[in-house]
Amino acid sequence: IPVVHGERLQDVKYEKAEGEGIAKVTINRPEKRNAFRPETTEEMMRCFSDARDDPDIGVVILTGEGTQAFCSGGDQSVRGEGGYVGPDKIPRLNVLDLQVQIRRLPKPVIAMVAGYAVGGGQILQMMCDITIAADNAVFGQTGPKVGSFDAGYGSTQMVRLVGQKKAREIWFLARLYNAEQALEMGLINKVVPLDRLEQETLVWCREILRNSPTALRVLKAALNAAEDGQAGIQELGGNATLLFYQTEEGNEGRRAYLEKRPPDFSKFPRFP
Ligand code: 1HA
Repeated sequence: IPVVHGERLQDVKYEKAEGEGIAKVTINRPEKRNAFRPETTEEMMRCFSDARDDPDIGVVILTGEGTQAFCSGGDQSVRGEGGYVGPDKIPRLNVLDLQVQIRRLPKPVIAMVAGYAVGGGQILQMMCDITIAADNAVFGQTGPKVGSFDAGYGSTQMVRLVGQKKAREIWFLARLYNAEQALEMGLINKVVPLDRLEQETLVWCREILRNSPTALRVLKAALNAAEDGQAGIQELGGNATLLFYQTEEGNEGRRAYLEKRPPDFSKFPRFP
């Protein structure tokens, strides 16, 4: 039984490749085409939180169990008025919190897609930094058919990836697209035969893991920044603080405060 922070996981599998720097979050509801219910997204958030905190992890893979689906979006059988309902009976749209968490995770997140990535599942794929798809992958939105829509990142991020015309087509017609079409429109990064999906994803992970974690971290924040407004600047700005805390100059201020003396910043250069 997979465990995160001592708690059992029911809807999700969480694995770490020992010594590799890779964590894998797998939505494990294949009988429902990996549709998510509130418990699923809550468990996924616990896994991503663990991957974020673990200094040995440098890349996270998000995938779905089996070869038929990455994720088919919200579980329509537990949809109530106001959201998706779990054991606590509270209607939730907590996948939106998961979207933000993936966006803000200071490590690359790679979607590994076999089969359907539709509805909220396709949005999750878009939130990931990179998407590797199998040749059986199918992408699209069903919201307008089943009475739903994602007017947040599900719309704004789609526009950025595929452009205005295509985004309107995807949402207004609710058609499904194959992997080649998804690649051509900029939704994904690479298509490979199904039996090479994991292998190819690991190649991308290992190539990323060879690079500077700080460079990757600041770049992710930078690529988010303009699109995410004040929240994006906050993310980028947090990296400046993180780096400043590692300098002599930053530490002179802290030391002076604790030693109850005025800080001496005179020896630090004023760069042009
Ligand atoms: O838009 C949002 C949100 C917006 C804002 C804030 C939060 C949001 C949260 C969620 C969402 C959404 O995701 S809305 C969109 C919800 N998803 C869908 O409408 C997709 C529904 N599923 C399908 O269209 C198809 O199942 C499929 C294209 C993914 C696969 O088709 P396939 O291979 O023919 O399989 P199928 O027989 O349809 O499905 C297998 C089983 O899985 C079926 O159950 P069974 O009849 O065997 O008992 C099917 O009902 C179940 N299943 C599949 N997807 C879902 C599902 N059950 C519940 N919810 C699903 N999403």
